[in-house]
Amino acid sequence: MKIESVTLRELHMPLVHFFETSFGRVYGRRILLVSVESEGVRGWGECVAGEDPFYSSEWIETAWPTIKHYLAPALLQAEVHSGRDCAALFARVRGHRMAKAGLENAVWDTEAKLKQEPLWKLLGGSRREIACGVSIGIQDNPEQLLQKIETELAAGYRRIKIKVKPGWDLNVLEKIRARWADILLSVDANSAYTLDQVEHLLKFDAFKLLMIEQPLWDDEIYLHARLQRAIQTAICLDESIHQARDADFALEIGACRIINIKVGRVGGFTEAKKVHDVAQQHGVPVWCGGMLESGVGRAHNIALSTLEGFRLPGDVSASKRYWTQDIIEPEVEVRDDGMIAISDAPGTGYQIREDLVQKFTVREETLHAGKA
Ligand code: OSB
Ligand code: MG
Repeated sequence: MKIESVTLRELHMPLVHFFETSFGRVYGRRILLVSVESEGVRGWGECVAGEDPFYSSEWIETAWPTIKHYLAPALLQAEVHSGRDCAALFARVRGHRMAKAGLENAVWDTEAKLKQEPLWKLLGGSRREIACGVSIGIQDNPEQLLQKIETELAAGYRRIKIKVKPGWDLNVLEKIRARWADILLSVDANSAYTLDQVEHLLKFDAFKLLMIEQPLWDDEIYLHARLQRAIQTAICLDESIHQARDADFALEIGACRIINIKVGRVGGFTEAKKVHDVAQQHGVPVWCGGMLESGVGRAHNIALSTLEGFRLPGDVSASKRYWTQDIIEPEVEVRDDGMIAISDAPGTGYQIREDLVQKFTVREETLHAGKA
């Protein structure tokens, strides 16, 4: 497979509803799409870096030049046989995992299309349907949050996750549990707490949570093990897990009992599969995280979620929760039993709406083999 060109596009897409975490609120997304061309086929990837370097140090303005000046030239000069070859090609560049993932996943997508095989099969998946949960951001007031939870439960979602931070945690959990005593419920702190707050964090145990996601520092694993020894609620790591080695270390020292896998955060499908395999070896469940993706990244998250170890509902939910018009066809739809059916079509089973991609694009650049 010779990659003939790489195209970068930035799209501006307004969100249906703002999304707020412990690090801030966004009203829309700057989506970075990466597509590659090979033998008449175009494969797509999405770089999930944010508008700001808040969730991680990467953001769209680091990802674009990193792909343009380093990753795309490396790919355009090489002969690749599969998406699996990309990680080694990109290894010389340190970090920048979201940038790498955007490009690597576009190559996997191309490979699946060229082989006329579903991407989920190429990745080694087996599930024919996947379970969906929702991630609900911090709202203006608790009533608005309860309203949102009610809507998502009525839509069939199988797990509710709320964002928490000091001042928006135990008080809202009390209201949620008073209304729904038994729903599958989890919280995501995005590193909003420190170990000085252990007494406060122990109070989360009263709410029978499925997990508490990334309570402490984004760059810290060892201190999560200390917290996990003290707290009954299972800790799930998100931000701290960048690669399979991190997952192995975290599980060996007991820093968490669940892992959130985001394909962008770990640098692409190849590393995501490795993190999955490490968790399987430790007998620990994983689930697929989300980064407010457009349909391109969403379709890839669905394919990844078919791997056997994805035993908990992911943050993979319907297109219409985010976008008035998603850029894929069909849009991602969730059945009223909270499941997404997996397509048997080659590639992701979702087509790119090039008309809408064009409509939302604010900048575009194509790099060609030989001129790189
Ligand atoms: O921590 O999982 C997170 C969104 C942006 C950055 C970080 C996170 C999230 C989400 C959203 O929780 C999940 C989704 O795509 O719905
Ligand atoms: Mg998270």
